[in-house]
Amino acid sequence: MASTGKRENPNIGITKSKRQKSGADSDKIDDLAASESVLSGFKLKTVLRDSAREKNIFLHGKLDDHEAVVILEKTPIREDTLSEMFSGSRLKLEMKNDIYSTYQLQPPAHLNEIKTTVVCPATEKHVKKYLCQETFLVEETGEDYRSITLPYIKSQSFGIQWVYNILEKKAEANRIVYEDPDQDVGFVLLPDLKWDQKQLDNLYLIAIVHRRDIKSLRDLTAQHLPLLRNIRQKGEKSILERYGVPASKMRVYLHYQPSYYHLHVHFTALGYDAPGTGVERAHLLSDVIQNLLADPEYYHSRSLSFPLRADDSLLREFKEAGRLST
Ligand code: DD3
Repeated sequence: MASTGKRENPNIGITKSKRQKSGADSDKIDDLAASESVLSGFKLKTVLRDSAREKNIFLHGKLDDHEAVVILEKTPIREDTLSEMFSGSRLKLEMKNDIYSTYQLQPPAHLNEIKTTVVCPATEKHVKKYLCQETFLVEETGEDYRSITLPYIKSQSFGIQWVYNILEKKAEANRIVYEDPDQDVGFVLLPDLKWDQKQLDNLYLIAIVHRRDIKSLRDLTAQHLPLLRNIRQKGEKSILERYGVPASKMRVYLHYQPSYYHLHVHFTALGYDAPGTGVERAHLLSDVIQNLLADPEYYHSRSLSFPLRADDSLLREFKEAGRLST
């Protein structure tokens, strides 16, 4: 069960005290104190999705008059907490039969945390994102991109203020793992929201580029090779230095379509079946680099396939343009 990486790095070096000290300024600490009771006012409307296997639940409701999405997730049990778990827990016997017995173990509060993500105020898009929906594969030509997808992207105001907050150190500054400040080839590398950083098994970081003029894979040309090589080289180097995970244990890729239109690259643990790693959405960075080397206009001219949800308005656009076989 435990990977070797886990044994070699029982504690991945991000302890609570270190996290609190590292550069958090005083108004962020106030934010944290004020956040302690935010969920007491949550009024549940519907369960959007839940999974017994993934041990998570996605909720839609209201948080003081605003629409909100709340995601609760039980996190994996860490090997380095076991001795404390066994010595410091209450144990209630449930059943005993011959050599078999089951218990309810009540661990100390700090070993019993639930990762909680709140989106508030949430848009209809946020709510829809977590509803289980049928998907359809679209094959988008370069021409489709220019006549259907690009106008659609421009007409939608996808909120990416959170991306600019990261680049301008207005949020998550203390979580940055590496930064190359160059305005042309630079980027910020930090843990993705989905990763709680408590174990390397589900390592997930994102590199967000400083340039603000590249929406997605579609905008890339050979001109961007220095940027892409820089992200691969320095991203892999800093993840090795910080977490001890070598390049051979990571998949480095871009999504098409991305969930936000500001160029970013995903770094996930190879052994982790992260969402969005299927061939219908993930494009390995090393393939992207080689494709651009072979053809500088590769991503302007080639067809790219991707799945769209039944309720996605971009799917409707493709249908109306007669670009979809139902
Ligand atoms: C997002 C895609 C976006 C809901 C959720 C996540 N990594 C983020 C804000 C800050 C972040 C991310 C949109 C939003 Cl749960 C709607 O992701 C983020 N910070 N992926 C980091 N580090």
